[in-house]
Amino acid sequence: MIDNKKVLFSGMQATGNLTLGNYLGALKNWVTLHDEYECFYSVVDMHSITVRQDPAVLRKRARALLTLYIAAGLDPEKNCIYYQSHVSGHAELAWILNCFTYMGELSRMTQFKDKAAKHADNINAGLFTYPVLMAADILLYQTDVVPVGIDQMQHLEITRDIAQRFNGIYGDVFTIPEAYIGKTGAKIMSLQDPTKKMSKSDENVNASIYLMDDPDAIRRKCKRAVTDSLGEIRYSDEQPGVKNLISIYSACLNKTPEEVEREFAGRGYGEFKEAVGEAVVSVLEPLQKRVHELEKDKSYIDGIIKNNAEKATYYAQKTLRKVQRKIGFPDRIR
Ligand code: ATP
Ligand code: LTN
Repeated sequence: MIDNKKVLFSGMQATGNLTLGNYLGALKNWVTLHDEYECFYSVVDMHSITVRQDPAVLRKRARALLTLYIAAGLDPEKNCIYYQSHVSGHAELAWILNCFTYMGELSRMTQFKDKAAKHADNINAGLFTYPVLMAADILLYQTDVVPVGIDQMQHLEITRDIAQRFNGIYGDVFTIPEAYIGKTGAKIMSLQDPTKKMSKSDENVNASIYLMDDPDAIRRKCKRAVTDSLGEIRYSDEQPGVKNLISIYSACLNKTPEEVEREFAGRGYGEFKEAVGEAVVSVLEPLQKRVHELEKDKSYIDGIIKNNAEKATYYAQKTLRKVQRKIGFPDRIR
C-alpha cells in the first residue's frame, strides 16, 4: 500500500511498434486507474536486451514508448512512468531472487522455449532468467495487482511462487501480487487472420495497425482486412473478421457491438470497412498529434524521466533494504 492505495505495476517492452491492440486492450483502459491504485508503468529496457538490439534503435524506441504512454493519457504526475534501467534496484533484487529460483521452473517457461527456438544463435542466460527480472520488477514495489495478457500469466505465477518461497523463509517481506482483471478492453485480432490476436511481433505489417501508422496506411489496412462471403455485418463467432472490425469500431467510438450492428444493417462490407478506417483515424490522429507535440518539448519529457526515476527509486530502495537485511547482508555504515 502506498498512501492507502493498492499498488499496480505493469511493464512494456520497447521492442516492436505498439499496435491498436495494445492501445484498445491495455493503454486506453489504464488512464483512470490512478484514482484507485498507485500506478507504476515501466519501459522495461533491461528485458529488451535479452534479444540483441541496435543501441540507437533501442534508445529511440524506449523514449517513443514513454512518450506514447503520456500521449495516450497517462498523467505522469499521477502515474510513475519510468525506465527500468534508471532504477538499479531492479537488477539488484533480480540477482537476489535468482538465488531463490530453480533451473527446473525456469526451463518450463513457454516464452523461454519460444524465444530460444526463435533466437537459436543467442540463447543467453538473460533470456533464461527473464522471469526473475520480471518478478523483481513486480516485487520491488510491493505490488498488489499486475495487468497482464494471458501470455504473461505463467510469469506472474512464477513471481508468486518466488515471493511465497522467500516469505516462507524470511517472514512477510513481499506482497503476493495478483493478476489484474479489470474492465477488460476489447481483444483485437489480426486483420489478416482474425483467429490470431493482433500483435506487435507479427511479421505481416498488414495484420496490425500500428499506433503511428499514417491515416492512409490505416485506411488501406482496414480496407484489406480479411472478412468472409456471408455479406452480413453481424457480431458473431461465425464471422471472426467482421466481428473483429465491429470490436475495433465500437471500441474506437465507445459504442456497443449491438449499436454497430444496427447502424450497418443491410449495408455492404466496403462501406463498413471505410467507416472502420475513419473511426481508427479519428482516434489515432489526435494521439499522434500529442506524440509530436510532446516530442518537441524535450525538457518536459526529460523532467518526467528524472522525477519519476527518483520516485520509483525511493520505493524500490525501501523494499531492497528490507530484503538485504533479511538475507544477512551487512548493514551500511553511515
Ligand atoms: P508481442 O507481439 O511482443 O508479444 P503484444 O503486441 O502481444 O506483444 P504485449 O507486450 O504482450 O503485446 O502486451 C502489452 C499489453 O497489451 C498487455 O496488457 C496485453 O494484454 C495488451 N494487448 C496486446 N495485444 C492485444 C490485443 N490484440 N488486443 C487486446 N489487448 C492486447
Ligand atoms: N514480460 C512482459 C513485460 C514485463 C512486465 C513486467 C509486465 C516486464 N516486466 C512486470 C508486467 C509486470 C511482456 O513481455 N509483456
